[in-house]
Amino acid sequence: MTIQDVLRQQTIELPSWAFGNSGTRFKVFAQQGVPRDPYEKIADAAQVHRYTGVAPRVSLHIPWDLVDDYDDLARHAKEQGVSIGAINSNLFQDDDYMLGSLTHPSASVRAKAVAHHLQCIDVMRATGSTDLKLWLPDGLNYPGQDSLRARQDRLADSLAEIYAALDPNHRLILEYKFFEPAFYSMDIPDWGTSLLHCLALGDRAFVVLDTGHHAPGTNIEFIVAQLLRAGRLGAFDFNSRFYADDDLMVGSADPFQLFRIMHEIVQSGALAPTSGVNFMLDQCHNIEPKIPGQIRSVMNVQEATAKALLVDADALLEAQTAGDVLGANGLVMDAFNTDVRPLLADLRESQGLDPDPIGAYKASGYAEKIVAERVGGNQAGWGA
Ligand code: LRH
Ligand code: MN
Ligand code: MN
Repeated sequence: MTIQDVLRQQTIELPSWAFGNSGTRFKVFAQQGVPRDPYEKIADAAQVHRYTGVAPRVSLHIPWDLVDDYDDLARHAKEQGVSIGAINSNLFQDDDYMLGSLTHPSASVRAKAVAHHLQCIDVMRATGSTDLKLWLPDGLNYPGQDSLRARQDRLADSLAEIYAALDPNHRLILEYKFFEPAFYSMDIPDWGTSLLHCLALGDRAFVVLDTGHHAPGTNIEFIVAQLLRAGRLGAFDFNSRFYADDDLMVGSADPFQLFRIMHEIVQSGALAPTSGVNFMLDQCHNIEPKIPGQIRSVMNVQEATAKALLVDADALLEAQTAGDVLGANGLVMDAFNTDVRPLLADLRESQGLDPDPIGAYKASGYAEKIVAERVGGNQAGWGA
């Protein structure tokens, strides 16, 4: 297979919440023309697919994307040329969860959090989604506030209940985050904790790696390699960060890190559609326009992937085996320093797409149309 063939197969999943208004805890800037409901979020995501050709799925977040009829929403997605991807549960915006959700000391709060996932599984059935994605805000702010160990036991029990409710074609994908909203100790702070719970659950439980969820300086590609070895890398939440969970456009803060991640993916053969790795974005576009922000992000992932595919694997193995430190590093750097934009432009043209997706989107008039049509767009993500 040529590099182009591999790139043609790669798909990137878009988050519905990237299209709604978002901000920091200081201010949400309302943009004109943002979607007023999940139908319009899907329509906007379909624009990203239309101009990139590689973003055919949209993740939903429940209850941000609450609708009466999910069969109808799935039909709408299909009409727009996309499908529904992962269903994200939400355990972080309910007063009952102040001291935890799946780990809460009270059995009735835990039962409520488990029941929310049963609702999400129903959404999966209606929409044809196969991934139930959990991220837990649970944790402690103060030593002694609760038992670290008992919370792990409660978490294991709650997760087992949810896992048992899945259909055979469903996967549970479990995200970790080292801090925020809890500051002393998160209940799933790292990939090791997520992996231990996945291993206990069964072979349809996988780890989600959000690139913004590590301590500064963490070697993320090492985690990627380790999870791939264990066969438990279920998905990425791609974004960029300078400081914490910044949720900036992937590849904007540190394109070299993204390339190193994709190098591990390529080396392990995990680009194949059958690898089980779902390449998702988890981003907010607080100050830039959202649809072009998503297009740019998809292009950044494609560029990092193309560069990773350019690494001469045979020569690299030879240099590594010979202990040729500079030679091996040179091969990787040569690939990273190659301008792959002409290659990707050719690829797009071969697929009948415009070589310049952002330019084509801008010329389409869609942005002006939604500003005129949509008045009073929602804060469709944070704070909704
Ligand atoms: C938590 C997180 C998680 C949520 C999303 C909105 O920080 O990364 O994936 O679902 O943000
Ligand atoms: Mn995430
Ligand atoms: Mn996050």
